[in-house]
Amino acid sequence: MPLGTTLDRYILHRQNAFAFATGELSQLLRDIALAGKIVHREVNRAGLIDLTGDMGLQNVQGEAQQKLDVIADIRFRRALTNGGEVCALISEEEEGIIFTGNNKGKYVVAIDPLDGSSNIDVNVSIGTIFSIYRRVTPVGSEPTLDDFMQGGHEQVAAGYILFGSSTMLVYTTGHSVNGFTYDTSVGEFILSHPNIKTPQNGAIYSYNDGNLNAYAEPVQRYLAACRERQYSARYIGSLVADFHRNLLKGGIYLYPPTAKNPNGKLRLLYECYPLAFIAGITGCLAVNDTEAILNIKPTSLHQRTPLYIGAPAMVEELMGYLV
Ligand code: AHM
Ligand code: MG
Repeated sequence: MPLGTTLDRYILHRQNAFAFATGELSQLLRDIALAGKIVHREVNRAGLIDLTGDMGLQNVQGEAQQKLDVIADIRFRRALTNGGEVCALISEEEEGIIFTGNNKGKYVVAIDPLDGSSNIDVNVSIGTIFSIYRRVTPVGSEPTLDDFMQGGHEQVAAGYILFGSSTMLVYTTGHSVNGFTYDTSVGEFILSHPNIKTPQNGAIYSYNDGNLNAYAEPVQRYLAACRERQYSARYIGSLVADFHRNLLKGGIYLYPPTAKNPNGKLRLLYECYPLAFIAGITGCLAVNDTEAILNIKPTSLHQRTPLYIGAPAMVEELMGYLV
């Protein structure tokens, strides 16, 4: 599809490429995009929320003003419930499974509605991360934990929305990874980054230096080698933004384990799996200390894992240090 194609047209084109496609996944992706546009609006007026708060701490719908991550959670939940294709979702913002009531829906979604909590209130890039599975429980029945515990290889689609200097939706249904930039003047996501591939090698490394002394010695030695070569250190502290930059430019992102947090910080189901799914298709590698992220067996909704993700040559070199 040519550059400048709208997301809706692109989704339709992909759907038509498959004789048996029913359009349900297409509708789900459109629902996510719609919620993304609404969250874009909320993110962009975030600095003004306190001003409108003067009018009684309520918005036009009469809802109390809330923090952006809660607003994003509500928006995505609403869009996925109203769309009808999703029978249940899990969110970083909620402990348990969220049932939409659409037991006829064939899909479940794992989502971090607004990731990068330390950046949300200070006007720095943040993002949404999502992962989609076809349910394994019978259509019409109540969804269960099994629908979410399928493992990373079973994702049928995954993506992220980066609220950065522009807003961008990047997603895949398993064939290619494509990026759509939001054009606010027409209210559409426009194909701007078709078939994204990452460089084989890179010279950017991204990690929280404040934790350096708590990392295992091999990770410290790898990072020392990066510094020795005068690679660029870049760390926003928003996974989506750090991953996206490294994906396009070539780099590695690390969130290693520490003695205090032996599983690191990041969540497997709605942070690491979706980015690892995208990573694989773009040529990146995504691993923890012992295995590929997509091979990790899920055991609980909010489980954590260390994450090393980025240009294949860089991740392979790090793995050489870890063995
Ligand atoms: P969050 O889900 O609470 O927002 O935390 C996830 C974020 C990632 O976006 C980011 O890469 C990481 O936490 C930063 O953590 P730290 O501040 O420990 O470096
Ligand atoms: Mg998060």
